[in-house]
Amino acid sequence: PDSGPWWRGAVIYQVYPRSFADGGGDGVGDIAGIRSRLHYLSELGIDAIWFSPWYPSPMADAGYDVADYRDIDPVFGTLAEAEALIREAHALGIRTIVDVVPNHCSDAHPWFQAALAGGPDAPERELFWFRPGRGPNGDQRPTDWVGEFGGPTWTRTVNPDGTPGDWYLHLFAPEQPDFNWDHPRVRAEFEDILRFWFDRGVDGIRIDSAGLLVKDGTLPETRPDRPHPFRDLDGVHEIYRGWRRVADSYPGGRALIGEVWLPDRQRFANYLRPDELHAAFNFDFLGCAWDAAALRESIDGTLSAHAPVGAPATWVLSNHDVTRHVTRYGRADTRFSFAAKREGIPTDLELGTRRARAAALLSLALPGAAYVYQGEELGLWEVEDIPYELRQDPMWERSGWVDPGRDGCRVPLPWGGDAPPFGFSPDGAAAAPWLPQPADWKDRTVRAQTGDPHSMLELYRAAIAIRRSEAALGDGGLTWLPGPDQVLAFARDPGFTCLVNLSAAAVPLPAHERLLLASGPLDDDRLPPDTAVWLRTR
Ligand code: TEU
Repeated sequence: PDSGPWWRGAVIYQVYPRSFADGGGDGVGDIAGIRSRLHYLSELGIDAIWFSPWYPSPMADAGYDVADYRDIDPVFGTLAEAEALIREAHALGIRTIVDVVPNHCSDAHPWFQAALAGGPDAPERELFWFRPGRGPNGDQRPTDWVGEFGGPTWTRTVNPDGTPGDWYLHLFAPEQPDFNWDHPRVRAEFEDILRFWFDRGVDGIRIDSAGLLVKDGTLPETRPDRPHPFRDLDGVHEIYRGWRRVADSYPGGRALIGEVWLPDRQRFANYLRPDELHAAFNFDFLGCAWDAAALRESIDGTLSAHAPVGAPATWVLSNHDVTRHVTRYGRADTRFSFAAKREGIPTDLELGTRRARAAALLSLALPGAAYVYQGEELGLWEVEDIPYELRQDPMWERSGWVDPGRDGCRVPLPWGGDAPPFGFSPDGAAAAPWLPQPADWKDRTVRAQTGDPHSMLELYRAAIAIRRSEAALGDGGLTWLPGPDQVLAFARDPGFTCLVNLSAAAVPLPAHERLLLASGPLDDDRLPPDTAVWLRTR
């Protein structure tokens, strides 16, 4: 149904290019692989694809360390191939979203290289946060801030003459120096980068770490008014008002989607004011326990924060940064942090899969846009036994938390066959997939699931197909229906009901309603635990 701008009710699929499909046979996913699998995404029925970074990068943080915002890393292909991919997606009716990383670049970015090479007086230093150290020899960090991966946020430079120099700020890894967004050249550069990709036909951008760009230049250790001197400062909104003007200057507009990790829903909604971003990821929902009261609170809190600014809500269950939800929901502790892993809390994958199926029907029935992270439609779980010597995510080694990091949700997709690489790479590929795939994914390949009515893949296909044809789904509002405790029941107009049973017992299904889709087998006219249904009431 056509209800306003496409992004308000879209199903958006996140492609993590390293792990989607490998066309070249080097064990790393690439654009050729994505192009060869576009028909799969078209059959899945999604509206848009968001591509995680594919730019030239030393890959210190899997491409979230960008050395050139206007090109493609050779490991993924060429700019011409990216343009062809965008055209081919459009020909299938699929929109495209690229990932823009404005908080920081790679230490290999030419501006940062010039800042280092030019010494203390290099004008490029103004584009970053270079500061002298504290203490008589300047050998203490300018602040004691703790970074997003844990660990210090400052690294000391060496002057061209070999003497110890100033320090630079990096909220993430040392290979990711933070830009100084107070500098007009940084602002102009990014508006130009936006135009570069919009001119190539992309329909939107995903904005990495969108709340972190502006820093308190007085470098206090803490701020009484804000959670942190680099988190969610008011000045960030002016940047997005400028970006909105750029997006709106294109016919039909282009979508700005922010990655805003912010527990305060009111502050979160500020990013979604009518002259700022169109949407932002709902990590509140992602972080929610498998509990009806908690989910309902999250859904209500989300919808009521979005309503005053008129922005659509989004529903996210997984992404490339968090433990896959089949695994999270299979635990007594559903936290997406890695604490559960460290503490060795046992996982019941069968339970997690059942709940993930119900969660799919829940998230696809809620008002707004739904995100699907590649592999969630296959029911993939977090791979937790990757040997440490094969792990690539910088988070685990730098955190000082002995954290296994985020590799477990980034394992290459299984497409078909009985053994790794499961069709991820072409036959006879020179290298194995960049992370090892579990042997027991043979039942979760695309080929194994296609045509199996009980598979996760066919559930997603069916749900997305219904969503496309149902005027009630996508953008809009919901009405809660009375029901037993631990059952989520809501209606979408016209005549659509979603029920999710989070209790330990089966509950009666309403009579006189037509079953559209169930996430699992029903118990006669009762809805079993950890099961969801979609019903049509008229
Ligand atoms: O993540 C931003 C972010 O806030 C992460 O630190 C997040 O808190 C963490 O990964 C949760 O486990 C974005 C990208 O999504 C992530 O992949 C990058 O590493 C990060 O920015 C730096 O660009």
